[in-house]
Amino acid sequence: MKTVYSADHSLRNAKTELYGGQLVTPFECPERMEYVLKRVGETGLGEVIPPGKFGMKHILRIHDPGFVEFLEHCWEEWQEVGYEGEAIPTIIPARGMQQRIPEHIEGRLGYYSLAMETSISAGTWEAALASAHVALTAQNMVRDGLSSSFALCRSPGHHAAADMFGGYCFFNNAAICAQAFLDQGADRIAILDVDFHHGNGSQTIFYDRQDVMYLSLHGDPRHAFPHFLGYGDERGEGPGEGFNYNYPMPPGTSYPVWAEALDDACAKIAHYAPDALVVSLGVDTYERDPISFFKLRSEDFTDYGNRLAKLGLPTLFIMEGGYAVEEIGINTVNVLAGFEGV
Ligand code: B3N
Ligand code: ZN
Repeated sequence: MKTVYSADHSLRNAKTELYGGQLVTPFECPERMEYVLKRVGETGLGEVIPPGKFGMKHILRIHDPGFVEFLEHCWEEWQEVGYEGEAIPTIIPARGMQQRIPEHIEGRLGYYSLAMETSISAGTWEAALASAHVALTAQNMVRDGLSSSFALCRSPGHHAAADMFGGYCFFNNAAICAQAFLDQGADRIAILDVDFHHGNGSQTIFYDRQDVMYLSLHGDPRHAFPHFLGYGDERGEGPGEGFNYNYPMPPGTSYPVWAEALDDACAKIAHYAPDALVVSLGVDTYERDPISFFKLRSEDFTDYGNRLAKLGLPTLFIMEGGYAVEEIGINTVNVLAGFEGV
């Protein structure tokens, strides 16, 4: 399987994340990519290729132009008003408040945020853009006939909504690729999200549509980020009703339970018969992940890669989360090798 990768991810090297009332070193760090890339090489998974150029066309099919403009200029505007730390929102348009877009960067930052942990700093825009282009390059490879490809994306994407960033995500790479498949002639695309966290952005973007089915296995939002979406009764709305499936699972969930949910999701995908499958591949389901609470072991990742292959669909893997840095490469490549049956 070919991997698409850009060293530009390292341009995002934020120093602060708001966690537990403190500013800590971000869990979502550049080293994550080095470990995955190293493992891709060690295992001989396949060629590693750089991204192509795609401009903004596909991104703007999913994201609001005002949001994109905000992301591009946030850091310079933040500095212009004299702030010295990284850009972290302090106020968001909560219940009962106006949903207008303010002029001051503090207000615009809050307007376009869905959470407070993810700071914006130098290089964030460049890395997020490169990440979307990595995803689109891998998507093009599947569109052109490869049976699978791996987009080694950083920043991740599945929390990003049409006009909100957060949860370490800026552009929703999976959604951008699903839409690109459709725009290039596909009738139906399934997004299977196996990251520990619910992909609130992906769900919201396609919630009223039946041309993209979204299925997610994740930590119960009563106990895990993003807390306000990802419940089992969210089934889609309007024409999209019946095309959204959530599998929230409790703290301590181990592989047999998780795999049962996966098999159920795979049966629904098989019945939907999409033209291609996009896998939001987060490996923060791992038993030693520092911010999650599932108990998958490294060999479980190989097993579920194998189960995904049984769908027999053109498959685009897109990197999302995973913070047990030393094992992220092993677990990620185990899924891909399991998929290839090696
Ligand atoms: O959820 C957290 C969080 C939980 C536990 C932590 N420990 C025990 C150190 C630390 C952080 N933070 C909120 C931001 C989470 C963003 C998740 C990004 C992701 O992987 N999405 O798929
Ligand atoms: Zn995650």
